[in-house]
Parts: sequence; structure tokens; C-alpha cells
Amino acid sequence: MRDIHLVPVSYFPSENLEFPMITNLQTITPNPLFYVRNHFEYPAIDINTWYLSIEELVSQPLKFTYADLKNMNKVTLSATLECAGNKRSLFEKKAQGNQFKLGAISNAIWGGVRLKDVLVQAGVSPSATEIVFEGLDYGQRNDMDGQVFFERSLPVAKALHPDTLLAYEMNGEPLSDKHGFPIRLIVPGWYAIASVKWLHRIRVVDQPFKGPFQSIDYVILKKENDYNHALPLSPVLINSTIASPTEEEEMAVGTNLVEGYAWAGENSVTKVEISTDGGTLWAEANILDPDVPYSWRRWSFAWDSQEPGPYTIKSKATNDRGEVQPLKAEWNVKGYQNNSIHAVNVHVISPNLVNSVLH
Ligand SMILES: Nc1nc2c(c(=O)[nH]1)N[C@H]1C(S)=C(S)[C@@H](COP(=O)(O)O)O[C@H]1N2
Ligand SMILES: [Mo]
Repeated sequence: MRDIHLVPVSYFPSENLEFPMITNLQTITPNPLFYVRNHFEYPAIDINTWYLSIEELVSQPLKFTYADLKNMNKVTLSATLECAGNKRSLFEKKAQGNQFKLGAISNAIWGGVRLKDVLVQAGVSPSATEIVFEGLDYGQRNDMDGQVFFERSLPVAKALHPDTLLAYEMNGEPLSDKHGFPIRLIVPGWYAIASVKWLHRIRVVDQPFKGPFQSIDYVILKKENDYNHALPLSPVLINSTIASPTEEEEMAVGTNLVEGYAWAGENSVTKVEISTDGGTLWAEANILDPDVPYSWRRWSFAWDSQEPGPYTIKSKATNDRGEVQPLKAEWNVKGYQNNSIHAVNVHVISPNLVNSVLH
């Protein structure tokens, strides 16, 4: 595993790193290879003074220390986090934002307490419609004056879902500074913008939250500046990625493995199909991992490639509701949720040719 590391996308104004999309790993991404997506600089946190507060439309505002949360009933579950901007660079028409390739996605086992447990203790008012989550990271945006904190909201129903967690552990280790120490929200099956890191304050409200990460960014904007019709990002769409071979890879004549990942957000991946002729004929890949809620599944396909030449390999996943990846995901101004059928161009080379080039 030497030489395997995160792939930088940008460092300023914040650090953004992709998972290297390799396949010789277990289904759980090791912590050092889990992608990183930030909007501001890392916040400074003193665990001795840190607390999580629950405020506004509750019967009893509450404060929880790190120790309070660790003393509560612990839950663990695995969940794939995918940035809504994953595969933005694959849209034919360029979309603004970090040009993520395939790796703004990773899978981990999260340990923590149910968000529901702290909300029920505080007593959510029946008039509440949304819960707002505030991180400790803040900074400037070029479309606003002053400083803003990273804030994002959830509808009450998703916040009270028993799988929505206040996580303090990632793959059995305390959450690292980069991934939200001491506590982050984990919203399984939703684009990872919802999974607020460095959580500090939870506000229960009865009005639609309009913060910039809720109403300017992370909305599906079909036309430039058409914010009145912007739709909030929905749960993660059915998707798959060919991790190997990679674009323009040369492969020898013979049986070659095509390998990758498929994921379905709140649903299950039921089928992955591969085409090696650009999308006319399809055959089913073997799904390697069991169907674990919210977790991606690795798949593999043995491709009998006897004829030298250029090929376009495609992968297409289907979920348990019969939803299939589209040939082309709908373009949107901010370049989110690109779940187009993934296509990779490769060259199959005759071994004689390889030899004649070498000697
Ligand atoms: N406080 C805070 N939470 C945040 C973010 C952030 O910048 N600040 N980025 C969000 C986005 S867009 C993504 S994709 C995920 C990335 O989580 P990771 O860095 O642990 O992979 O965190 C989300 N939570
Ligand atoms: Mo993201």
C-alpha cells in the first residue's frame, strides 16, 4: 500500500482530496484514503470547552459534552458518503466548482449516537419543520459580505430517522480532525453535504432554512441565476464507477477484469451491467459485496477480449426500485449528482505488438 494516497483537487481556500479509486481494497475505505471535502479552513477545537447545544423550538434546550455523548447508547452502521459534486468533471458542458473526477466518494463504518436520542431528550416542538446543523468552520464567500458558518438543514423526518447519527468514530477510531472531530452528523443515503462536520449547534426551526449552503449551493439549478426554481439536492441517485481499467489504459489480449463500485443511496444496488461495445450489448457483472444498507458494493466482470483494438467499456447499475442510471445525467449549473452511465475508453493490444515495440 506504499505510494497509495489521496489525490489533491484543490488546497485553497480549503483542502479537497479524492479517494484514489483503486479496487484492491476491502469495501470499507481505510481512514487515510477517505476523501476530504471542505469549504473553509479547518476549525480549531478545544475538546475541554466544546459542547453540542440543542436550541430554539424544543421543550428544554440542552448541552452535551463529548463525555455525555459517549455515555449514551452507541450505534454503528456503515454508510458511503458521496459528494454531490463527484464526477462533475465528466459533464460534457463544464459546470462551476471543484472539478472532481471519480473519487469524491468513500465508505466507512460510523459509530456514535442516534440524533433522535438527543432530539427526543430536548423535546422537539410539534410545530418544527426543519433542524439546522451548524459546524464550527467559517469563512468568507465571494457572493456575500462578512463571515458565514457552515450550516445545513434536514427535514424533521430524516433527522429523527434511527440511522441518522451524531458520529464520534470512523472505522473504530475517534473521528479525525479532517473528518469532523469531535462530532459530525452522518445522514446515510443523502449527498454528503448533509453530513455536517465539527458540529456545534443544532437549531429546531419552523421556517425553511435559507443559508447559502442550502439555497445558493447544493441546489439543482437548471438555468444560471434561476434560484426561484432551484430544487434542494435529493437523496443519492443510483450510480456506478469503473475503477479499473482507467481511461486510455492499454490491456493485453486475453481475459481482463473490469472492476468497480456501485451505490444506491437509501436504496439497494440489485444489478450491475457491463458493455464492452460502447453500449449495445450488456452482460451482468458479479457483485462481490453483500447488500448492506447505505453501502457501496464492489463488482467485477471478466472480459474476454481477444481482438486488438479500441473499446468503450460502460457500467450501468439498477436499484431495487427498478431505477437505472441514465445514459446522460441532466446537466445543471453547479454540476451536481452526475450519475450518467460510466464510460471508459481502452485499447486492447496484441502481445506480439507489445513485444515488437519492446525489442
Ligand atoms: N462543517 C462542515 N461540514 C461539511 C463540509 C464542510 O465544509 N464543513 N463539507 C460537506 C461536504 S460538501 C461533503 S462532500 C462532506 C465531506 O466529508 P469528508 O471530508 O469527511 O469526506 O462533508 C460535508 N460536511
Ligand atoms: Mo460535497
